[in-house]
Amino acid sequence: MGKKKKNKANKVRVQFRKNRGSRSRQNRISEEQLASENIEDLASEERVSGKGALSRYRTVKSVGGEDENDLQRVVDESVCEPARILSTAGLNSLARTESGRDYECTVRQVVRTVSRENRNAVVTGDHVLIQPINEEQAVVERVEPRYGTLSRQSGGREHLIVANVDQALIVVSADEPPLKPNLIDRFLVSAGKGDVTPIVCINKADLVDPSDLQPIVGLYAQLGYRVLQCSGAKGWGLDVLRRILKDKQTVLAGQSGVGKSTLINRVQPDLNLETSHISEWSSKGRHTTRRAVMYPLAMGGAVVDTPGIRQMALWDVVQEEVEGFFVEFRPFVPLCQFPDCSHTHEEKCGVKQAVIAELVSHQRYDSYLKILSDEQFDPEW
Ligand SMILES: Nc1nc2c(ncn2[C@@H]2O[C@H](COP(=O)(O)OP(=O)(O)OP(=O)(O)O)[C@@H](O)[C@H]2O)c(=O)[nH]1
Ligand SMILES: [Mg+2]
Ligand SMILES: [Zn+2]
Repeated sequence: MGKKKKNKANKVRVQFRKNRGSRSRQNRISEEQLASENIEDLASEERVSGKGALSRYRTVKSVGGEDENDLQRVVDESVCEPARILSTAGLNSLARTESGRDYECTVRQVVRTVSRENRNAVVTGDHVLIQPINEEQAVVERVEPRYGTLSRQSGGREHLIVANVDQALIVVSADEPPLKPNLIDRFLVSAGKGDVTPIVCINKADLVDPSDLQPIVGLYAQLGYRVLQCSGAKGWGLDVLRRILKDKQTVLAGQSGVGKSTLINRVQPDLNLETSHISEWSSKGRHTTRRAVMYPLAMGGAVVDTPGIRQMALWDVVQEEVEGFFVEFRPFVPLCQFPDCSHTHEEKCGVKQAVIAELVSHQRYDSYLKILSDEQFDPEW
């Protein structure tokens, strides 16, 4: 696992900052939230109270800066155990201690306050300190600083999908649902922002002629990304997939119905994850996997299965930052007339000229524009 600690606090964001939308939206439940993994959030309630026993260390001392990742509570570590969050449902979560014991947890109110964003108070993959109340229940007392995160924007706020992973397997399908390169590009930016190594995984290779995939495989491989072609149905590419997953912490992310759970089942059949019986990708709003769950792998490492997403809006997009994740733009940026060229409307733009000369892919440039203009990915199947 990488040990890098992110410090986002001092980032200066000057232009193209998106999602300045009104705060009032945050309290409303968007359609998207209802349709996706947050259903459980709405239904959940706190069941473990754990009051009393913990009141002896009421004082909350925080160190660090503004950023929620830097806020560290000082807690009585002698009564706590380190654990990993395997899944969350609203403010409840399932944590596994280092000795392999599972606890149903609630989150100490003050942890939620400190994190400012209740929905992100505790996320799948978090390293936490918990205080057991009994054999089965515990309270999350502290969330350790996060690294390797994957997040997106949901309902005008950052929605952290997972924390503390090394790599993200961006799963798309060759067909059913049709392959959307735009979505790959969004995930690549999201992974880059979260300091997670992206791997492009094209599943359902059995549904198309192998030569059909060559242009897209070539494009991403040329950009320096690892690209894997596989078929969960036929069992193709699984040896490579196993090698990629072994001893690593990996999140599988992508649209609903692309075969994420199917692939995990192939890697470790005893997990027996629920997958859709038929190709349900065409019926909007269906998600077989309902929440992000971490599964330790018998061969070493762990995977996080996530619910398919219908929209991949990026959180906190800044133009200069996005440009940085389009690595192929780099040689042409010095050719732009203005040093702060956004490569959108400017006349003398090296990047745009490179697109015209086909030195940069039209499709990638199109993704870049869409990300900047905040155009949501909304597959019309
Ligand atoms: N033809 C073909 N079908 C596949 C392949 N992999 C998965 N499927 C089918 O695709 C459908 C969706 O698979 P899932 O594994 O449930 O997809 P998912 O990505 O986990 O979907 P969500 O949990 O909704 O996000 C199922 O009917 C699978 O049998 C493949 O390689 N080829
Ligand atoms: Mg699934
Ligand atoms: Zn330019």
